[in-house]
Amino acid sequence: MPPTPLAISEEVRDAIERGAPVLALESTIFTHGLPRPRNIAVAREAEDLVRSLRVVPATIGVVDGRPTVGLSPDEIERLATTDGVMKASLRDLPLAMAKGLSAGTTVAATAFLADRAGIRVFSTGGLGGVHRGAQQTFDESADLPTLAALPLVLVSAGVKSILDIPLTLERLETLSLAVVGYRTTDYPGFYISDSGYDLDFSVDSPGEIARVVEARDSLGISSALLVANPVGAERELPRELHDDVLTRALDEAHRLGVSGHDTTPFLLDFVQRETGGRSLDVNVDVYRGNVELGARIAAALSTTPL
Ligand code: PSU
Ligand code: MN
Repeated sequence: MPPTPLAISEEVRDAIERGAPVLALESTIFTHGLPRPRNIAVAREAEDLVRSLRVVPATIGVVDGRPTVGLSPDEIERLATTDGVMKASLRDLPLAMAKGLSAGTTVAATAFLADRAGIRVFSTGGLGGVHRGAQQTFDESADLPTLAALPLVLVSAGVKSILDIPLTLERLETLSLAVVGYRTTDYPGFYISDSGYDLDFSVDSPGEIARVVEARDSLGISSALLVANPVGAERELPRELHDDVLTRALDEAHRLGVSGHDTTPFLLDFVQRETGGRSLDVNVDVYRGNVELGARIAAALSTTPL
C-alpha cells in the first residue's frame, strides 16, 4: 500500500484505533462561513464542547498542501486568520496538495477525508444543496453526490433558505440519502426551526440513530445518514427579518452575477451583514447544537469509551 497522504493527529489516530468516539468537524465554516474574529472562537468552542462530552474532535482542513485530520490549535488559527486560504471541495483536494496550498474544506471534502481516516460521524452547520435557479445554472453542491457515496452520519440544521429546499429534498431522495429529523418531522431551514417542508421520519435519541446506522451497515448500504437538527424555536431568526434579508441577498447576488463556488460565501456574508449580526448568533447556536448531538451520536456508536 502506498503511504497515506493524510496527516492524522496522534490523538485522533489513537482514538480511531481503539474504537473510542471521534467527531469530524469541517473548516470552511471558519475559513469562509464566519467573520473574524468570531470564527476562531467558534472553532475552539466546538472542540471544547466535544471534549467535554468525552469525544475526540477531529477538525479537518488542508495545511500547506497536506490534508489534515485533527488540526492543531495553531493550524486552526492559521487557517482562520490567513487571507487567501482556498475553499476546497472534493475536486480541489489534489490541486491544493500539488500546489502546496492551505484550504478550508467543505462538507464534501471533509466528509471524504473523515471517511478515509475511519471516522463515522461528522457535524456541520448547514449542508450545501441545490441552489435557486439550478434548473438553469446546474448549481448543486458537491456535498450531495459526495455524501451519497460515504457511509457516515452527518448532523446539520438542514440547508439554508438561500438554497432551494424542495429541490434539495428531491435530490436527496434521488441520491438515496436518508434524512431524518431529530425529534421532529419538520425539515429545519437552518436559521429557522421549520422550513415548511416535511420529512417522513424523526428519531428521538443518539441510540436510535446508532440503530439506524447499524441496520444500514448490515445491509452494506454506503450512503450517509443525514440528521437534521433544528435550532430551538425560541432562538431562531425572526421570520420577517429572515424573509426580507433573504430576498435582498438573492437579488444582490443576481445583480452582481455571483456564481459557482462564490455563491454560498457571498450569500452567507450578505445575510450576516444585513441582519446586524443576529444571523451570526443563530448560526453559532445552530452549530453548537449540531456539535453536541454529533458528539453524543459518536459516543453511542463507539465500542470503547474514551
Ligand atoms: N452552508 C452553510 N454554511 C457554510 C456552508 C454551507 O450554512 O459554511 C459551506 C459548507 O462548507 C458547505 C459549502 O459544504 O459551504 C457548500 O458550498 P457549495 O455550495 O459551493 O458546494
Ligand atoms: Mn456550488
